[in-house]
Amino acid sequence: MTGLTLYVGNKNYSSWSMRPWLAMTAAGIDFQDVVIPFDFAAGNPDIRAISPTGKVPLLRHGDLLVWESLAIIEYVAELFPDAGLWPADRPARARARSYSMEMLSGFRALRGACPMNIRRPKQALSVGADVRADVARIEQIWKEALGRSGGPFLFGPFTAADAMYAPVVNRFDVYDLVADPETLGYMQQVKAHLAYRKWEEAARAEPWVVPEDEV
Ligand SMILES: N[C@@H](CCC(=O)N[C@@H](CS)C(=O)NCC(=O)O)C(=O)O
Repeated sequence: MTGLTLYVGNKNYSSWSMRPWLAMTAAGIDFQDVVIPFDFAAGNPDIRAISPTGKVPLLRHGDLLVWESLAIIEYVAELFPDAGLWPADRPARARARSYSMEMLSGFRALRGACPMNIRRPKQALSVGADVRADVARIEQIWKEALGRSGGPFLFGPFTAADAMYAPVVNRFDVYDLVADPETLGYMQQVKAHLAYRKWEEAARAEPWVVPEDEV
């Protein structure tokens, strides 16, 4: 027992929750998974009661609370240095962190226009130039990383960098935003990963519908 509890939002919609959940699950780290659904217009009071930011994901380890998806991943990577959350090679690790940070702080147009929605039937969405620019930059990142590593994931084996971009895989897919074979091939690899499939299965079983995230 690791004593780790990860609080997450609705698996259908909570892209930030998905990231540490996938990174930890793919790395084989044991943790308790607690879903706190946000289906209230003004946010969920249950989340505000436990989380300093009023947001999920949130990791509890004994008395310690860790929030922000990437901070959670970093904490867990320190706890389990041999679990392969980050690439072993230092320059690769630096690039993986740069890409991950770019995800955390950027791509606002894509995130705003195309909310993660695991259950959404695939249907093309007409998007603006700002979203297209985000899509192009992400495809460039994926190509660069896959070109260096040879795949199947951004740094060879599945790492936290793939987990950080996994919600984008869903967005590219369900809003039909990309056509490049290499991009589609990488998306297939991520969607076929056992951790992704487990998250997807749980998302499909959820009863909650959040109208604001149904685009
Ligand atoms: N930068 C934060 C973002 C966290 C976040 O925005 N979480 C959303 C769910 S995906 C949330 O808790 N929303 C509930 C609310 O805002 O009331 C992270 O990386 O963890």
